[in-house]
Amino acid sequence: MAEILVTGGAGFIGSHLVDALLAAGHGVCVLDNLSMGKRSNLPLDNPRLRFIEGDVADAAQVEQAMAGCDAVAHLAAVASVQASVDDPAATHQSNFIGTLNVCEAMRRHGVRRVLYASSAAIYGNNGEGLAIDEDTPKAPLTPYAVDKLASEQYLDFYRRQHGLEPAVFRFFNIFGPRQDPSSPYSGVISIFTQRAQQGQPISVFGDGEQTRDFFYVGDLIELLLQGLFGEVVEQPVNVGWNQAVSLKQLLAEIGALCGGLPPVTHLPARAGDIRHSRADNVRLRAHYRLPQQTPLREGLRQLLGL
Ligand code: NAD
Ligand code: UD2
Repeated sequence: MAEILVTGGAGFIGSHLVDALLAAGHGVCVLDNLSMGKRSNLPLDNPRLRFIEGDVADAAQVEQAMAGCDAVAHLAAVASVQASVDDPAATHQSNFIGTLNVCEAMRRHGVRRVLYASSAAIYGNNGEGLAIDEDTPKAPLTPYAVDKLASEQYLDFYRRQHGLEPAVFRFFNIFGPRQDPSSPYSGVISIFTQRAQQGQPISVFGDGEQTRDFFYVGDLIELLLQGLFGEVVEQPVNVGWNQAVSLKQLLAEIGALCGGLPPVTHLPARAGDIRHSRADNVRLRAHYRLPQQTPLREGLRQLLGL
């Protein structure tokens, strides 16, 4: 059994990974500053879980967390794109310096395998409307995307120079339980389901015909475990199903599960909003065993606690 450091392990995706690692018998160290994550997302009474409330931007804390670990899942980041636009200097500390600190601590401790949570945001509007493959020219349009792309490139430098084994995943739209709906820039599914359950009005930005490639968090975790323990895959891989679901279809599914919808208002489309985002997943299928897809309705059912 291995000891895995999960940065950002108290957050949405990280806490599901922690649960899966513990269930498989591994030991886990979580480093999270609780800026978005919650203690209640973690099984703190599990003796194989070590929780450090700390910051990836603090090299000494990363160093301390790395001690005794065999591999790293580096998920800690300020996940809100808007926060990076509002305060690039602050988010750069978490989203880029954090990655560098993880790489340096790994080098010093002789840890090689690192899973990295990158984002479709690095493609910007390039490939819009097509299935976006990994070779699509990069167009990071926000500090968040710049830091994700730079982190990928640093990980590749450490791979070439110091023998690190990065498994880089470019997530498209992940959804599921524990995704925080509290900001207007939170994932659309977390917002719509919460509002439907609370009977509060739903705002659709634009005509609702825009599409996304939604991926259930439970399916993602199966891939992340392969990234941590499977064969080395040197190239970054997109994580999506190559399936387009419109917001209108999404609302119909939520309405069917909730026995109706609260009032739905259409507001102007968000500036810079991508109309259609869909992942080409040829590389993912070539290198990873894809889980059986959790259908959107089943994922929504889990999220709604039905
Ligand atoms: P999240 O906000 O729930 O998780 C991020 C976690 O990192 C939180 O627990 C937060 O407290 C922690 N954190 C933030 N800054 C930190 C710091 N400086 N030091 C220590 N901990 C810190 O978001 P999530 O959706 O679970 O995202 C996980 C990762 O996946 C992030 O790197 C995010 O950028 C990436 N990602 C997510 C999506 C998605 O659809 N959810 C899409 C693309 C990429
Ligand atoms: C996702 C990521 C973002 C970045 C981007 C790159 C999330 C939460 N965001 O943004 O971090 O990686 O992809 O392409 O994963 N919408 C509404 N009403 C609402 C909220 C959203 O209509 O209340 C619309 C929104 O305008 C967009 C769609 O829903 O058209 C999806 O929005 P999102 O914020 O969930 O995700 P996205 O793809 O814009």
